[in-house]
Amino acid sequence: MKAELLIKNIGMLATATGSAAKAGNEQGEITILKDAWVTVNDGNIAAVGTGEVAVEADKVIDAKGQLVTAGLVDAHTHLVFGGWRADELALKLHGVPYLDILAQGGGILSTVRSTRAASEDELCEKTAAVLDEMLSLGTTTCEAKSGYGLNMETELKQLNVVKRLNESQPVELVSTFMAAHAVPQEYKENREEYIRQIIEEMIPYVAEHKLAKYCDIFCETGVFTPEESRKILLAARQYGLEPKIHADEIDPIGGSQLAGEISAVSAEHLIVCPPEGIESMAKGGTIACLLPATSFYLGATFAPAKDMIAAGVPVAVASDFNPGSTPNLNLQLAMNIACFKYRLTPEQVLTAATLNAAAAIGCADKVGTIEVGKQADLLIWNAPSLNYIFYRYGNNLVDTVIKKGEVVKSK
Ligand code: IZC
Ligand code: ZN
Repeated sequence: MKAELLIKNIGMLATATGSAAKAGNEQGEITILKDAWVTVNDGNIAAVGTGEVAVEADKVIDAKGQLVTAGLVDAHTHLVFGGWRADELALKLHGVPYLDILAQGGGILSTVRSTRAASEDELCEKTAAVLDEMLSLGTTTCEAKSGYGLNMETELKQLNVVKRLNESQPVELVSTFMAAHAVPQEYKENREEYIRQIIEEMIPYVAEHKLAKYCDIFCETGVFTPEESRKILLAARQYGLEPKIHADEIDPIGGSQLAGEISAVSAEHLIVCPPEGIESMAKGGTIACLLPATSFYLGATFAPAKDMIAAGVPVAVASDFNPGSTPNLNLQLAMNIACFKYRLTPEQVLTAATLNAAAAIGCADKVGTIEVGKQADLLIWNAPSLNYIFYRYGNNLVDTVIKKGEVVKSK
């Protein structure tokens, strides 16, 4: 059969395999093919081989001996927001802690004011530009959290932006409802009422209108307690929104233990995750979604990624793109930091930013690996090997981006 697309002359094809997150030794056991080729039909991978190509194709791309991987999957972003927080830079550089800025009405609450003030069209336009940049950098699938509205109207505005963009540009988006990102200033003295609104009004509406797949919460000192987190996440699950949780970012108050207890799909950050948290996540089948660029930007320590892998917890790596704790959308940079600061191997990090990331957002059956039947989301790198993309850093090493079999970016 004639293929629609053939990518030939691939110097190294590097991919994780399977449709479920990989943990332990398996996280680093990837497939490497030399002198490889891939064919595509109907947007899906039709065949993968090495050596002589026997298949004819309508369109042929010469990979010129370079590296090909699956498209990157960014499993944790706060994608849609108004404004930026560059005015907080001086405070940060003077060592004012992240949670102090938030307690003073800045941080997340400053972005809430800007997001409430922005129109849906403005947010769409701004976010489309962000996604275009992400795509150039190799991100072909991306999670997007709400959480800068903190009221029904603006949370829905953010979720609508994701819905619209999912239909109008190539990066596939997975939506997470996160009204439990902070307690809004108007409910500072009445947090129970805000929690009631999330549980009784927002979650049912978001679920009914299929505006999100997951529900996330910021379980942190001064934000939401583990008890509140349990209550909100279990309520969300009843409506079909599976739980995710921002845990142990700044203080280890029990978020990772809770994640495992309720078998959350993923726990995010985990910078100060204690051994009990790792054990709980291993038992509960929770994926650790680690955000190394955030540790870098906050001047914090780094999550115990190796301990997690050793304990059988699958590790994903994501950008955490957001206007405060890491205004960086480059997942390649987060992968570099993961390699150097977590001391993970390039193979473990590749799995973390493709297959395990896809599993963390429920799409490992169709993206995250280069295998027959999976979606043809592929990157041709300006690099001869997997090691090279970790050895070099700081510039964009992605040459060509293919989404569902179509070339969507090419240098
Ligand atoms: O806007 O600061 N940690 N949420 C939890 C964030 C960082 C995003 C922000
Ligand atoms: Zn986050």
